[in-house]
Amino acid sequence: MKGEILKLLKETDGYISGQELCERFGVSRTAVWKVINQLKEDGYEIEAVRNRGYTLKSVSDVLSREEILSSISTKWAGRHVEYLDKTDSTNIQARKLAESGAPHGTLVVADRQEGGKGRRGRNWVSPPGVGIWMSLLLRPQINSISASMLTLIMAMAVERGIRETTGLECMIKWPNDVVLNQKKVCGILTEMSTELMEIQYVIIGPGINVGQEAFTEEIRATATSLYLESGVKFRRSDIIAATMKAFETYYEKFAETEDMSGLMEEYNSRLVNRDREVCILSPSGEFRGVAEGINKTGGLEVRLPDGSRTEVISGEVSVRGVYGYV
Ligand code: BT5
Repeated sequence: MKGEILKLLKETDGYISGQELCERFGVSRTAVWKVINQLKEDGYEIEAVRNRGYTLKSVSDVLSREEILSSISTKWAGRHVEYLDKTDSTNIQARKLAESGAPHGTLVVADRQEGGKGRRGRNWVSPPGVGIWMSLLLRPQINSISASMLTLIMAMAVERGIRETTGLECMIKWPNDVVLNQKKVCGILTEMSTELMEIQYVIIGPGINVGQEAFTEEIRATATSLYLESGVKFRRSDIIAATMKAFETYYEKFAETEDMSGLMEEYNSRLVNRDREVCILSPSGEFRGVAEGINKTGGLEVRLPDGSRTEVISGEVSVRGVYGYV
């Protein structure tokens, strides 16, 4: 009921009477009053006026299951939410839920991660109150080879989610980063479970830096947050909701062809590496070339110094700018 009352308050311009809430939920005035008080304790500024009812004055950056559910307006992406104040890694928690049968579209969100994971055993710094640490569980009926494209789709969704809620224009750094002013504002970790090439589930975990005012020495040179680039503190639930909405739209487009053919033009228009000289670090060695954009299977097309072209497939590779991170 708390989530539903919150949603109603958000959707109502002006006041909603206590009587109306009682009737809608079939509960007493005291029960409504208790929920309103809980919401106030959570950080919502709710005004109660005699003979008129309740109104939501301002909403601070509250993160909770109710807040996320009352913001999300998708068909399936993020319709089941597991919220944790603290966890090891949302990817680990999403995997546990997947193993116990959680449905396609389940979203795990944490305020803080104590063992946030990057790729290949690297660490993801995930302090409380300032970031979006989340993992989306999918059960796609696609070939496991196509799964890496889901990372690209999440990067597009994060870029659009940020743009639509904040007006900030990010770029995508292939394959798994979103950058703002040449610095990393989001990293994505995709993990999956397969059986004989068939996907059991995929977990796509983006980490978005929203409100950090500073970063540690180690990552200061390459990391940034939406706050550091704009001076504005944004509400995380708005960004989560817009990202889920965008993800659902892009995913459905992807599912029509099971490749990036309907999305690659938009992806490439947001690709920070495009037409730039890049350094590819792969297990088989290091080489340079000019990144031309992704192809329909999500590989990065690179023109080599001798004029020939090669396709770089995501996975074990890192792409760096020749003079630095981008
Ligand atoms: C990534 O790995 O960029 C994937 C990060 C995914 C994090 C999310 S949070 C929700 C979900 N649950 C998890 O446990 N993980 C996902 P990679 O490309 O390997 O980059 C990792 C590197 O980024 C580190 O080695 C640091 O140099 C740097 N880094 C760590 N924390 C950062 C942060 N908060 N912002 C920017 N850079 C960071």
